[in-house]
Amino acid sequence: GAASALRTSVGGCPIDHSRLDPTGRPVSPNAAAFNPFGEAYLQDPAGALRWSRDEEPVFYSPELGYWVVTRYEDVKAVFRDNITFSPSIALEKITPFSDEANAVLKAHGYAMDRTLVNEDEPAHMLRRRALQEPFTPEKLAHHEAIVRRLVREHVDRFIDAGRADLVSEMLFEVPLTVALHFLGVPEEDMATLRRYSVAHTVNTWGRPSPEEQVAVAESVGKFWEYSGEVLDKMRQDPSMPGWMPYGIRLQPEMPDVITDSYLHSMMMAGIVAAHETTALATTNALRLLLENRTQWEEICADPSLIPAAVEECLRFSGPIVAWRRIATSDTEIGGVAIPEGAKLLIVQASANHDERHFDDPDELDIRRDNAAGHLSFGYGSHQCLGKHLARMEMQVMLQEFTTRLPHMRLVPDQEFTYLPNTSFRGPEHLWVQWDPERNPERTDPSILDRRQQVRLRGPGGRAVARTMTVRRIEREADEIVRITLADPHGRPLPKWSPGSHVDLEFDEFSRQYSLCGDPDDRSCYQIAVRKDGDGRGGSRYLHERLTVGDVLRMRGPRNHFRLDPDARRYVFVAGGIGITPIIAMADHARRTGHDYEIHYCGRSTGTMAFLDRLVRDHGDRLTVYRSAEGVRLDVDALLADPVEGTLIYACGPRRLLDALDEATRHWPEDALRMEHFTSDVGKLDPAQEHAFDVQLAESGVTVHVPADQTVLTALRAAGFDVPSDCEEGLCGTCEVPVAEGEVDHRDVVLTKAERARGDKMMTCCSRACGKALTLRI
Ligand code: FMN
Repeated sequence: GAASALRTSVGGCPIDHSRLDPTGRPVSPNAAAFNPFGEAYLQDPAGALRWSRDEEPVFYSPELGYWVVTRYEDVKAVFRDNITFSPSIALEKITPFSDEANAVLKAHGYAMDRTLVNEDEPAHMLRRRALQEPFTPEKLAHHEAIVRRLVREHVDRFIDAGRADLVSEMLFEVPLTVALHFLGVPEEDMATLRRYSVAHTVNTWGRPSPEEQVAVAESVGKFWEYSGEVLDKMRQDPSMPGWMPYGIRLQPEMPDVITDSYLHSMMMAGIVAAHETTALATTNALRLLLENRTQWEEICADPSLIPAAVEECLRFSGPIVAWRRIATSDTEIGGVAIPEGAKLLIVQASANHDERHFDDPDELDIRRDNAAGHLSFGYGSHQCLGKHLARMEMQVMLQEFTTRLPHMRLVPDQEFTYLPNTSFRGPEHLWVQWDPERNPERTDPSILDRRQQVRLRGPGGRAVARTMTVRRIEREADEIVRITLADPHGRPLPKWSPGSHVDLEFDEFSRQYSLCGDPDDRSCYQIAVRKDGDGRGGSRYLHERLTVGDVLRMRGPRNHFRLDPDARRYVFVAGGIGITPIIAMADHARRTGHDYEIHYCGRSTGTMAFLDRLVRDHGDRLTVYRSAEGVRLDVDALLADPVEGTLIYACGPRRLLDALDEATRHWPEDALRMEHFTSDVGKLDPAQEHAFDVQLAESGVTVHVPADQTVLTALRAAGFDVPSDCEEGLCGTCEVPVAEGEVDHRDVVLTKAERARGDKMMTCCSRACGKALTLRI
């Protein structure tokens, strides 16, 4: 491979250059062994890179000649900055072809050039804006009926057979037909188009041998010619429906933006992009859900879970596992120096299994709170244009399968094979079997008339709630109860990370409570609730009305108060009931052997939760301050000298947190991490506010926010479904990504650095500083 070629080229030089990266640092053995065309990566790309996420999250692969990026935050940061990290190499051949193969491509006039996916600014945004209209949810709505009809027809063909390879029977053909329809391309010989698509994947992301290269070049060349012919035919009558004729019609208005080369390249890339991804995604999703039978049965019983299941499957096993960028200047990623011209392989499959972002990442959980934060559609200004179409197709296919074939199972002991390449992943076959006698429609044909809804804007909050039973209610301290919650069927609950909270739903409202038990105990969750006599009634309800055996709806766990595992030392500060997330963090620090200390402030022994447990488990790490005894924490003295590598985690009353904020002004930015239980966002005072506009970049809509409305209210009024919980800027549920404009942040969730970055906002309380904001929704 490339490594040995490099070794021979340096001849007699005593240094093994294949073991140095381009900046002259030695390459680790794991990095040298990394092979994205090998079985381990193909079968489980996230697992094959676990060592990297843990030990070397950015590494140079001599085999590939690329830098590989594997952690969630780093992959997202690369996607976010498309100027420093240019997408121009996204469609370049990852394996250079032989002269002979290149000659074949040339003979076919092959000239694939810029499409949206590999284009730099400012050309890219101009084109994307000009061409995105047909992708808005409104414009896509009418495709749903076509998708459903196609799915039905295909399922009809094999529903009585009892056995099928879903890939060859429908999972390729349905998305391909939809793609052609969307593009406005006449339906052609499907088998040929599928062969062309596979050739395109191998041409761009594979490692074909010199002999294979010639065959691949032949198919790709024909695909190119075919795309040109379709385009020529379309030009004769561009009044037809579809995205390509739409582009042709726009061409006279903007000839510099929509060029001939663009149309030809896009025709070919579009046919692939629009179907192969959806086909692979659906295949992966069905396999995963059938392997996690309980969750399959849950979505069969409650189809409203399907949108959430789709997101979790896209996270767990997305169709695009890695993408490419090139550094346009010397820069750094996650602290690693990256030279100008460095090629990057950013591995979304690895990012989507990064435990620094997703708790218990290798567990499928269709109710995972932050599943929709996956990077399978990319992120930032190049995010998948067709994601709404993909979501819709996946949801319709799952709706039809769960309705008509809920009893199907994977054929046991089948081996799943994958096309060797860095980026497109899904099993080549998916064999399922079932007993046709038990097809539900045989006894109840009316199931086919059931109307099912598709959700294009991500799963809603209520849809992912779990039902929980109250197992125990115990007194923890004066006015504080400890409540133990469990799954009603005794099923294991998701693992969680310290700092997580859950949302308990009451009739009309919900309340957040931090988890304070053992994160590894999957049989139950523990919360501790302080009764707020003057509050809004949530805590009073839990104290006075809740009884053992009651059933509650719960969302989460969700974590906006994460422990940074790379800190050298933690200082934990808790005031009153703020001990709940802190005790879980302290337990964790002890288990992982971190250096830490706990400062716990309260009124008196009787009012302080978990004192015995803290004394028992944390002994001399713990200092207790009881105000009734006149002992108070002196935060200025405690934090007088900043210590490199020390992080302060604090939770408690506003006064304590404000004092800590004040006392750490001379500390490094973000050394203080806080969680607030209450806020004083209060009621919106229209006299103090100004109106502004929010532009929705992906939907192409502008929403006006009057002085007396929140962004959340205005978005909902315009038909956009943004989930929310506390609506006080505390819980982080209503976060949306921001593309442009200065945000007047009023929440207490975002850290200073996150505010400064300005790429997200809480819509329940934050507003625009100026006249307009652009959001990525
Ligand atoms: N209150 C508690 O008593 N215990 C907790 O562990 C707790 N954790 C919270 C975590 C978060 C992230 C937030 C935003 C709030 C938390 N609260 C906690 C406060 C409660 O959500 C709620 O505001 C409080 O019980 C008062 O509700 P009430 O006014 O309806 O009585």
